[in-house]
This record gives sequence, structure tokens and C-alpha cells, in this order.
Amino acid sequence: MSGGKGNDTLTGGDGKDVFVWTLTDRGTSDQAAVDTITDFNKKDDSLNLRDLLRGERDDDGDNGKHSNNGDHEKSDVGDLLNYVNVAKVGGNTVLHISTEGKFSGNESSSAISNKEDQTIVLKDVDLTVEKGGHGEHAHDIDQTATLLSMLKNGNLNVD
Ligand SMILES: [Ca+2]
Repeated sequence: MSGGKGNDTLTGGDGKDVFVWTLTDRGTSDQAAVDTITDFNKKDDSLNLRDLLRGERDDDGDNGKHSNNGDHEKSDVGDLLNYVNVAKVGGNTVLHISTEGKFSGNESSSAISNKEDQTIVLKDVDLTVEKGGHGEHAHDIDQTATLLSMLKNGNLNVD
């Protein structure tokens, strides 16, 4: 299922749904395209960003070619942090995306919004993992753990 260019609202319905973005779907860093999925199901559904993220690769620089099945290794997120930043807004999970991988992986939300050219809102579902513990940042989102969990659960496909 694909929204195409511009802002779209997507509803998958029952069963396993794959939501696909291609590079031409993106907006600009001045005005990101915002797509909303109304019924993303953690158990069955996945986001395919393979074509949207330009040059994303895993950490060993082999573009996933030498892993067992050609997929992103499930143990590391590689430079995915430069492309995707996950936020929790109310009951929604929001993916901020820089298709050119311009995020530093450690920056303020305003810096992120200046660089993002695609936003994906997953309504009423929480895919985030918090840092945990008791410190001041305990409830901050652990970006690496969140992306790993999405990759592992099949909610996110980038290769
Ligand atoms: Ca769109």
C-alpha cells in the first residue's frame, strides 16, 4: 500500500499490510510530506522504507551484502539513526525521516524538523522503547533500541 506524493491517510484494514514509500513520495526539508496510518498493527504490519532512504547501510559498510540473507543484520542499526528518528506523541508513534540521512542521531527536535522531508504518523500505537532506569532521561526514547525492536518485529524494512 502506498500513499504516493503529498500528505496521505492510509488504512490497511485486516490482515498483514505492507506500507511502501518510494523516494519520489518525499516532501522537502521545508515542508515534509506527512502520511498517517490509522490502523498500524504491531503484530502484522510493516513499513517498507527501502526505496525512501538513500544510501542507508548497515555498520560494516557492505550494504548488507554479506549478512546471511542479505538483510539488515538484526543486531545493529548501522547508520539508520541518521535517517529515522522516532517520537511518541500522545498515543501515536511518529517517525521523522531524513531521506538523505542528515540526522546526527543526537539532536533537538527543532533540528530534526529542519532536516526531515518525510513524516510517518502511526495512530494509536506505541512502537517506542524507553531508556528505562530511574534517571532524569528514563522516559526518553531509546532510538537504537526502538529501531532494533521495529526491525526485529518486522515493523520496519529498510533493505
Ligand atoms: Ca505521501
